[in-house]
Amino acid sequence: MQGKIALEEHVAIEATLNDSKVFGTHVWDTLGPRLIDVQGARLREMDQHGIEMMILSLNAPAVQAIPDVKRAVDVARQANDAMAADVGKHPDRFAGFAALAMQDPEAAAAELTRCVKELGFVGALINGFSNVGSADNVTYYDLPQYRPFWRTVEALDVPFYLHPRNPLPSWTKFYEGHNWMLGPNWAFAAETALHALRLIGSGLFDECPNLKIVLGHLGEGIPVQLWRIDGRNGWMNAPHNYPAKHGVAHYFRKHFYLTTSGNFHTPSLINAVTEMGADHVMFSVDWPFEDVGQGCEWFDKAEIGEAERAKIGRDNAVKLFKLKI
Ligand code: GRE
Ligand code: ZN
Repeated sequence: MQGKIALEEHVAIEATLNDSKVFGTHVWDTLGPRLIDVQGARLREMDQHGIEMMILSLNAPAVQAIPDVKRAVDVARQANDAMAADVGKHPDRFAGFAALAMQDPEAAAAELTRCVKELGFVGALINGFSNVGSADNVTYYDLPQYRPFWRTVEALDVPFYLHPRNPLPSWTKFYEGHNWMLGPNWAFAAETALHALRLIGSGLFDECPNLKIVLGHLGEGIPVQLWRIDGRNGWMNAPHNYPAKHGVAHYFRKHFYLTTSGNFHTPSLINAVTEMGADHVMFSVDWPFEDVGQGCEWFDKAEIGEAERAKIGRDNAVKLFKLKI
């Protein structure tokens, strides 16, 4: 398919590049340069495989893992300015997601506003919880101090991409001795799904009925659990005891959009479309951690209808991010 749009596609600046190294030390001589590159190999591979546009975002965990609030604010701003310069060279091929220092909700709202209104960014991509004040702090965004931030996101009418990061070792004794489960194999999805469910249960979407959240990796495992999460046990039928007004599936189908980043598996795609509807699923690769050729060849031939392919590959993203292409 020509004209695809991909939206979990990462870049790095000098201050954040090394955050990705632990995930690919054995291939760092190619992975590192591919994270930094925007206008070279990236554009060539996009051309080769029918990707018209990438929405760029910073690598992980980057800003979220900087405990010093002032430094986090500075690095976010630096990254956004660098991204705006790159997007400006090819505005027909690239758009931007803001990096935000969620350590300071007010500064994050102000930076998102600047990015959308002055730099033309189309949303934010945030790498999970933030370390506020100390490297051992874990702060999730369902907490009350984030409500004004979420109201700003809603007022700007831009989607918020909740991207994975690893849980902290001090919080996750249960992975001890089983490090293979960390990162993209398992822990990224478990951590991100937990955060998404916290947002849902907190009643955030009752307060912000037009909020739109994007999850990668075909929904971080939530779609296959959706029935069970609300079903509980048939005999006991205990209702959710949480502030939100409705069941989890209600909010998930209404407020969440899923991408195919790093999950090029047709049965999982079909399940995601069945649960969410074809309007809530979008193509993505996960540059540079995944291969553009592999992702595109899989998606272009996946056994779905052509009307669905057009929506998932392009049209949903054009509409959701109001892209001018
Ligand atoms: C990602 O951004 O999704 C990612 C990483 C590191 C390793 C694998 C991966 O940041 O998918
Ligand atoms: Zn990613």
